[in-house]
Amino acid sequence: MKVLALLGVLVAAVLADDHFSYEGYQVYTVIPTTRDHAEFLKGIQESGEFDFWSNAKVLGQPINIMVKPELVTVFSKMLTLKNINHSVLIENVELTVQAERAQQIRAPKVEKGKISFTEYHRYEVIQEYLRSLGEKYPDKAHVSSFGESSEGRPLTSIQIGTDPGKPTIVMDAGIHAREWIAPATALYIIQQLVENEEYAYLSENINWLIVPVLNPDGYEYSHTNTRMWRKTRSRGNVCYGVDGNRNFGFMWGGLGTSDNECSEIYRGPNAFSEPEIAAFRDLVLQLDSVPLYIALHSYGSWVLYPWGYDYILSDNNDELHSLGENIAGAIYDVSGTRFTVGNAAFLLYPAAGASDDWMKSIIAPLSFTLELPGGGSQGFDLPPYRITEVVTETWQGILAAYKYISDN
Ligand code: 0X9
Ligand code: ZN
Repeated sequence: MKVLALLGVLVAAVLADDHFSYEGYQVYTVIPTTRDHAEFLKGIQESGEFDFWSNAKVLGQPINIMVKPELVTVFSKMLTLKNINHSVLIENVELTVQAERAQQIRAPKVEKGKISFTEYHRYEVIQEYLRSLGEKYPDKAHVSSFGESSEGRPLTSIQIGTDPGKPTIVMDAGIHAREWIAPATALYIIQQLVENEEYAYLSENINWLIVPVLNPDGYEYSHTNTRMWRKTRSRGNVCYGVDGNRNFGFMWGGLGTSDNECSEIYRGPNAFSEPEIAAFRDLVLQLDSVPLYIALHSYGSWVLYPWGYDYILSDNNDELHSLGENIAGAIYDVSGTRFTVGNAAFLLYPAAGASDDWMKSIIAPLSFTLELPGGGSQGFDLPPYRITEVVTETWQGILAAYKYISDN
């Protein structure tokens, strides 16, 4: 018995190692039902002290908020006082994070240059896979470095279909570090487009430009240090990191952004301050025609479209909505997973300086943010055994979007 206990302590120590500890962090599910409740939560969010894992515009819908140990008591008291319905969703985030780490460690390792969908891969493994695709399929795929992150990591894109005269579908993932299922999905899409002969036709009349990890510094940091890291890793005066999805130069600095360096939605000192975001801008500006843009995020099972900077519908709202429904419908048909489709500001919240709005304003008339499903304990920790299910159902949504583009 003693040996077993000792073993338990050792395993916990190995799993904890250098990582930031979420011991005592709790996630609450909160259900605002009045405007007063919603206003109160808005204030809480603006304080920058709480990490909103999810959000919703509609009263009566649950919101998940991660709370630091030192604020747990006061947070729960405030909600009771305000009469806001709340319950604990995750008792101790550290246990969730450790459970995920243990699954990652157990996953079978991949050979150099290969990829798998049974674990979340480190950036180097992803880079090796892309490199090997470029070497193996030189007529089909061009892999290039289009810049460097703040910490000096190469930013890598893959172009599938190499006729420069054709329009290009653009996708990116991993602008938010902790949303691990997004890069995994981008990699699955890349694999299908490049390696699956059945889908060779998808890049005959159109090119695809995909950046599977747009924020590699944050992505790595969320693996090696702080699992719930969201932002880039640029150095500020007091805090690290900018929310890449508030850093684009369209309506930069507007609603749903913060000038507080330590906030999760810090917009940066100026538009395109982040080397990753500026490099992505320059990459896109080399293209002539982008009929479709999709940003992969998690979580929430939403298909969101512009405008997201304010409560304003765009000129082609109907088309965006019907294509969004096509994507959601294709996913539902294959797996039964329900995505909710709608304008980003009305459905979720206004957030200015995001990639979807910038792409729409500059080049992509059909522009989307796909929030992939959450999991595990209802958060960013979609367990590795569920990766395959999410990436394959999302692929059906991508096929539906391609069909629409090629038919129109
Ligand atoms: O807030 C975001 O950046 C996105 N949600 S996430 O939970 N992945 O952080 C939503 C962005 C939607 N688009 C706009 N508001 N423009
Ligand atoms: Zn995101």
